[in-house]
Amino acid sequence: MQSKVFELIEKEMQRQQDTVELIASENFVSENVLRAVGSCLTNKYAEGYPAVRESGNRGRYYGGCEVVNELEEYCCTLWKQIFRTDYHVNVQPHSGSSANLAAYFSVLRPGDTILSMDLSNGAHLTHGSPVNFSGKLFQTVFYNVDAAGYIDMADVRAKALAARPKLILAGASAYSRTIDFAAFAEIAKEAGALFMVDMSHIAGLVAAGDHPSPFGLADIITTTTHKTLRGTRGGMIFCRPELAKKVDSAVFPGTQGGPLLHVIAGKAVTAEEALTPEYREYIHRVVRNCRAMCEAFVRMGYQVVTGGTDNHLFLLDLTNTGLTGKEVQDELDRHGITLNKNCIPGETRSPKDTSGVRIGTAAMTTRGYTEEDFVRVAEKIDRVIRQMIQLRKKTA
Ligand code: DSN
Repeated sequence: MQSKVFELIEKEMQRQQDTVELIASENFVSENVLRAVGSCLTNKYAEGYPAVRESGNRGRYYGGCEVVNELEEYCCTLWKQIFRTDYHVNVQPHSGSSANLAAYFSVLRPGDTILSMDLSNGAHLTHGSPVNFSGKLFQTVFYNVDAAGYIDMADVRAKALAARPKLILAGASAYSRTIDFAAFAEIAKEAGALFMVDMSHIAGLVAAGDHPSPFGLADIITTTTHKTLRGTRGGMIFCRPELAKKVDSAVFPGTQGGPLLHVIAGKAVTAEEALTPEYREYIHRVVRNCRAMCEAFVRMGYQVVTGGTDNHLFLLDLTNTGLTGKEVQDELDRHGITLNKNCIPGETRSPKDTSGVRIGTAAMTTRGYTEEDFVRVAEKIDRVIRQMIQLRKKTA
């Protein structure tokens, strides 16, 4: 049968191959991940959990689950190995947002207070934004970054002690510096709050030892599996063993029905790959490449939020250029370079325009780009931006 869908998939494949992919949350998965996600496991329903579960949640609501039980247990075992942890893990969340929703529901009631980072400072929508379920269901207090763009731990502590939140959240979608999980844990203890980490962006760095680990410090840890972890799209929740039953119940039946077994298979293949020395080396290269590219922008006179990066991404502050993030994103699209507009700390423009762009190196490092390649891409972006500025002057 002729299907328009496969034509479109072919077109998208071509687009992905022909462009330089700098979106910090994207990556390219292996053939094995694609095989697992496209497998017959998509046919299977398995509401519930494999029979033996430390959380006490046991049993499936369907027959024929013997193979998928083994698969889900195998997947959980691998992820615990990767993060060298005895935390409980739930691999069923369909996405990072679903993982955060279930994580909140496991320990919070509507109306409880969360202390998290402000969206324009680099947080995620599900960290309490008023337009998201998290901001509608919970009271949110936000901490900020300081004038240099670093998380202001004095602000975190002052707000924690003033607001006495039920939960303090660390983690971000657009923050280029190391997050001091130990300092957050200390503040949470002092304020009598639970401590949750959303490590979606940096999970690969945590796995490879390129970012301090939140395990042993946080009560609950959520992540996606597709950013620096380079796997299938999806989410996971880790928690201290004593919270296992609450977390499992919050995922199913609390916020989801049947797990996506083909995606869990993809997560297991992702985990097998993340356990290899090659993967650790890949992450080290992602970080080195990011630093090299970021330093190239600084040398060319660009303003970079915090002046640099410790991880896989950085933010260019375009304020001095007079251009918006959207204009730069659109023009770079026309030159085959894909990135996303992004708010910067103290943002004055709308999130639809923004004063910055976010740049990440995880995807093109998978494609084999070296530090020199990333510097060349930085120079190309600079040429495009300078042309845009000249054109603006001429037409002004
Ligand atoms: N929207 C994702 C990102 O681009 O960082 C986070 O979920």
